[in-house]
Order: sequence, then C-alpha cells, then structure tokens
Amino acid sequence: MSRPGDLWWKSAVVYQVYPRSFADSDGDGIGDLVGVIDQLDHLVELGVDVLWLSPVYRSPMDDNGYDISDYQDIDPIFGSLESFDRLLAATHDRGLKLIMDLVVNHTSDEHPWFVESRSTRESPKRDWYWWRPAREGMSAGDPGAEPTNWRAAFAGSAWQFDETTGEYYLHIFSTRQPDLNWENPEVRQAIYTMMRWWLDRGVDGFRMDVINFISKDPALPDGRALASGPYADGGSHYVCGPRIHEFIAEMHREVFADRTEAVLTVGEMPGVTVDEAVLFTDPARAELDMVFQFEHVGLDHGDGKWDVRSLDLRDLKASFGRWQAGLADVGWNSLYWNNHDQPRVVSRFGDDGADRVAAAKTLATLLHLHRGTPYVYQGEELGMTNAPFATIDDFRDIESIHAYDELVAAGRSPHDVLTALRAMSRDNARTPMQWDASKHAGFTTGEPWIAVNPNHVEINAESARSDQGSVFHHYRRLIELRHTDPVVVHGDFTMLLPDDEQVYAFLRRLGDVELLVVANISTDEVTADVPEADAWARSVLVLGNYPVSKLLVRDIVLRPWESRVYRRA
Ligand code: TEU
Repeated sequence: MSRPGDLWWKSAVVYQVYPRSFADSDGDGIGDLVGVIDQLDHLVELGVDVLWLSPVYRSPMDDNGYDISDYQDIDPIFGSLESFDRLLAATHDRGLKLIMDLVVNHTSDEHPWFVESRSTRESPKRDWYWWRPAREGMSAGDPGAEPTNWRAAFAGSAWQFDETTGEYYLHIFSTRQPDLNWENPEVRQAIYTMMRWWLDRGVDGFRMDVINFISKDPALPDGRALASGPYADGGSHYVCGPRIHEFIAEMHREVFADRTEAVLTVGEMPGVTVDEAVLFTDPARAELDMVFQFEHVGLDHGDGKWDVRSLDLRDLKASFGRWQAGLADVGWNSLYWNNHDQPRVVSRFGDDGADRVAAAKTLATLLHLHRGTPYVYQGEELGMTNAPFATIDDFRDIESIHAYDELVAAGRSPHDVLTALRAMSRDNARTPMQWDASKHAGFTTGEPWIAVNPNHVEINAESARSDQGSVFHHYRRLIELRHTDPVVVHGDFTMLLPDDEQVYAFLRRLGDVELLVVANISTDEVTADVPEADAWARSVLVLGNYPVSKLLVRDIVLRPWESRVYRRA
C-alpha cells in the first residue's frame, strides 16, 4: 500500500491513552501503566498503529501531569521506569509504536530547575524562566503591577509574584506551571538531552504540548484587551513567536535528524494558522511531521469557551475544507474530534440520546475519511458521552474549577456556569474508560478519582466488542479501510455542498479511484443533492451505518445521522 517516499505515519491511526482514567491495576482509583499493559489487546483489536501516552512523569498533579517535576522518572501513582519499560516492550511486541507527551513550554514549580531559579536573583538557573520586576512606577504585589496584562489560561494574571526575590514569573497556564525561557540555549540543550534519553530508551516519538508557545517576544509587550475581565490576550506575543521555527528546526537537528528508526513528531498548536502549519510540516524544512490545530474545536465557542454556541455545520465544513486545501500539496495534518481537553464529540456535535450509535459512527466516518492522520481518544471508539455532573464538587479539572470560581465571582449565576461546564469541561473526557457493566465500569476495584459515567451499564467495551453493529466495530472498519485503500491516505479532497445545513459530503480521488462520503448531520430524513447522485447510488457501498436496499438506487436519501462511503474505479 505504501509508495516510495511515503512517510509511515501517513497511513497510521493513533490512539490516545490518558493513563489516569484508562485502567487501574492496583485499586487506588487512579489508572496506571500496568493497567495500560493489561488492556493493550483492546488497541490491537481496534487496529491502531500508535499509542500516545499522556504524561506519566513525576508531577505534583496540579494539572494531572502536565506539570512535570522530573522529566526522567515515572510518577509513583502510575508505576516506575521498570513498568514503563514493560509497557514499551509489550507495545512493540504487538507491533504498535509508543509516543510520549512532551511538556516543555513549562515545568512544575516543584521541578529542581525552578526551585533553584526562584531561590535567588543570582541563581545560575534564574534565566531558565521568565522573571521580571513589577511594572515601571508600581510596587510589586499591587493590583495591576504585573509585568504585562496577559491573562493565564486557567484564570487570573499570567504572572505570579514571588516573595523570595520580589519579582514575578510568567506562567501561561497555572501558577504551578512556570514557563521555561527558550531564549536561553542551556534550557534548549537540557531538553534535547532529555528527549534523546527517551528515544534511546526506545520510545517512537513525541506529542509536543503547546509547542508553538515556546518562543515569546522577549520585549513582553502588553496584549489586546479581552471582552471581559481585567486581563488581556497576550497570544500575539507568544503564539508562533519570533523564533519558533528556529527552535523547532534546531530541535529536529539535535534530536531527530540522525535517527534511523521511524519516529513521529506532532506539535499541539493552539492558534496555529494554515500558513504556519504548512511551514511546520513541510518535509523540506525538517521541523515536525504534523500539527494539532484548534480551529474546528473553537467553532462552538462564543466569547471564550464558557460561552457555548451551537455548531453551524457550514462553519465546520468551511474549516475542514480550508485545512484540507491548505495542506493538499505540502505538509500534513492530524484529524481529531476528541482528546483529554475536549468534551465528548457525540454529545458535542452529535446526538447522545436515541441516535447515539448512528451519530457516533457518522462523526467517525467523516473524520477518518479526510486526508490526515486520525487520532482516537480512549472511549471515543465506544461512543462515550459527556458526563452528568451535578454540582461543582463533581469536577476535578483545575481549568473548570477556576473558571467556575472566576465566573461566579464576576456575577454569572452558578446554574448558568454549571450548564456551560457540563457542555465544555475537560472532565467530560476524563471520566474513567468504560470497560464493562460492573461497578465502576471495570476501571478500578477501588474508589475512582472521578466518578464513572452511570451509562457504562449500556456503553462499555465488553458489550461493544461482542456486537458487530457497535461503534467500536465501525471504528475498526474505518481503520482497516485506511490501512487497505490508498485513496483514503493519499487521495485528493474536494468538499461538496458547502452551503447545505444538514449534509456533509466530499470526494476523495487517487488516479481512477474515487470515494464519495456523504453524511446526514441531523435527525431529519434528507436527500443528499450531490453531483451524479444516481450513478453513485449504483456504485459500491464500502461502508454505511444503516442497511441499504439495493433497490433504492436513484437518489441518495439519508435517514437520521446516516452516512455512506461509496467507491468507484
Ligand atoms: O493544552 C493546551 C491548550 O491550549 C488547551 O487545549 C487547553 O486545555 C485549553 O486552554 C483549555 O481551554 C495542553 C494540554 O493538552 C492540556 O491538558 C494542558 O492543561 C495544557 O497544555 C498545559 O500543559
């Protein structure tokens, strides 16, 4: 199937494991590495190629491990380097690759580098982070004295005043996630050394957390005021900042260029544009293999993510269409609906009521038939839904809890904020994986760190595996199709019916082979008004989510949430 010059990951499918919520082997209520080993055959049956492991490093867990205090050790709640090596070997034994999460925009405030950096202004590690005095003419610690007006992603100012030395440090995320100063070449070399250490240990690449934030404008100018609140959006001074391509190209030279084994690098990049993505992923520039972009997961945000809007299908098609076109000749994209930061797609863009199964399959079909590398987030292959969080005490995520406090303090009603959190909170993705119908869904024998979704009695891996009509088997077929039909991997892409409010349809073409993907994104019965509908309706139906009568061969009439993939050659 692969052609000369192809890069292996173009035909791969990646499965993301969020270890905390995947499988708990020791009954402490938190998932762990042995739990992942125990469930690897689930990934094998699904047919994926790569396992992406969210952070398992030593961490105080302020942000569930995205705050790392030791890059070269495993946190005891997850296991040890020894259990990690066993997982890696077990993954490789099954013909899968394993990529690590690389979180190097920031460390934990408990990382020895930061502990040393904050100890005195003269510390040799002082310049490893961003330390600044109070704003000119103001006293440190006073409101508004922060060095810039930037807002932090998890509420409040992006600067934290530190009594010990009377200066502020920068943290784009929580106060316990100080940003590393990539301007300092020692920082960069320390990170490259650590990355080489993991590759030498046998890992197959990295998913790089907010990697497009590592280059900041060293002048640290103020940002643009936000619609509400005292702080501003500093993004234009650190999203794809002035030296970003230089740093990524240097990382490639220092860490990856001399490797002969097949590795994968994917950059998580909030705010990245199509033009920037082309630069990051043009093989000739030797930076990264692919990016995660955020455009489609922001289409239902109004004034920020807690101002929830309903999705207009035309916006979704315009966004996907633009990315498909922009990366058609040069570069490569990732395809995802879900990860540990996003609500569950079947609840968000689909239907988690009566049409849950049809909707989950149709959303999967759409995503997996685009050009790019698909990512499946644990439980997505079961059609797992958002969780019925009742009160703020049911949430665990730092972002959700801070947002609640901040918005309620600003005068929004608790009921209204909870409604927004129920729709958009990251905890929707973080409820335990639903393995079976037993207590706690087979995730743990202890008390889970976050409640299991009560719908696990119906939605779980055990029942899905034994039902050929399940969402799971639909994902399995989609993955198999990508592995066996080169048009799915390499075919060019043409969006159809961009203005239709219910039908999502597109063509893929490679040489003489053509695929038509047509989907009903509604609960109405609709006629898909695609060109040559007649001829298509008589061609080979490769995949669908409803039985189709061969006698109905004129128009393409789709039932609620129905999707079909036709092929002709
Ligand atoms: O996320 C970066 C990011 O910008 C978001 O997806 C983030 O969750 C969003 O701001 C929430 O509204 C990455 C990780 O995926 C996320 O889990 C971490 O919390 C974050 O970086 C900091 O490391």
